[in-house]
Amino acid sequence: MITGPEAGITRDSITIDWEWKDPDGGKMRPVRLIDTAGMRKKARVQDKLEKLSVADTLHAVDFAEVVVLLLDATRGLELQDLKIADQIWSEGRALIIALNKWDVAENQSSLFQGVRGALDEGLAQAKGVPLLAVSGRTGKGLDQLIGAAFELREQWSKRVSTGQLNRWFERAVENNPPPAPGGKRIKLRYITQIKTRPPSFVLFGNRTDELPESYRRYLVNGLRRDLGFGTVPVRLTMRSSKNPFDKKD
Ligand SMILES: Nc1nc2c(ncn2[C@@H]2O[C@H](COP(=O)(O)OP(=O)(O)OP(=O)(O)O)[C@@H](O)[C@H]2O)c(=O)[nH]1
Ligand SMILES: [Mg+2]
Repeated sequence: MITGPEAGITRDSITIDWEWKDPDGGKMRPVRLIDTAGMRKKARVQDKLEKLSVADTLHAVDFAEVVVLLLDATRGLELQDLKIADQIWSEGRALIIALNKWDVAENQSSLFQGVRGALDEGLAQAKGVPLLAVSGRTGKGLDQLIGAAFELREQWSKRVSTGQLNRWFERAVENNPPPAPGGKRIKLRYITQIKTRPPSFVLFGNRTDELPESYRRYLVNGLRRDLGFGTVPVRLTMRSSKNPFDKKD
């Protein structure tokens, strides 16, 4: 790709069909890489062409499987980056954050720890999102980056059986029962995965609208940790309904 020190070199997304050889497995894997226009430096600019570039980038994000948010390590992480990361995550894309220009980054370990901390604090819903140090100039970290992208894509596409899911779910509810607002316990009955990419689940129960956000987060974190959804966005919606399999109701 053409590069240059001034902002706004890339205007339209450019697609490159490419093959990546896994350094461990040795298998050739097809990759479609899309280089997009940057967003950060243009977000506050009114110029019409630049707005079009941002729209084009967002369009590419919509159709991507894994999005790599490439930051300039010499500038660190800015509020705008957190907003962009949050937007990509909320869109349901698998996300990797990479600190580029690592070859010229100073105080590398405190820089890395600082960005890691700011991400975990500023992106509560995307806690643990992969962060990698890379250099386009030297090639450092690029195999790791593509490797991580394949791994995330797998989590993002993963499906678990309703049986496995509900065995996990019973234990999760047993370990930490849902609250009982007004003295009456919220009843959670079962959970099912309705789709992948991103993994999406529906939880059925009684008065699920009264379930606090913290409990929903408890379940989402457990799903991620215990069932192999790792660090991709997971959607969990609630539905108050009767269990068709429960004769008592
Ligand atoms: N030292 C160093 N410089 C880099 C590295 N990657 C890119 N650069 C330099 O950073 C500048 C910007 O690079 P670009 O590839 O144009 O950046 P971009 O994000 O694509 O920018 P736009 O296309 O304008 O959105 C250029 O001068 C590159 O030579 C790197 O890993 N190390
Ligand atoms: Mg560019």
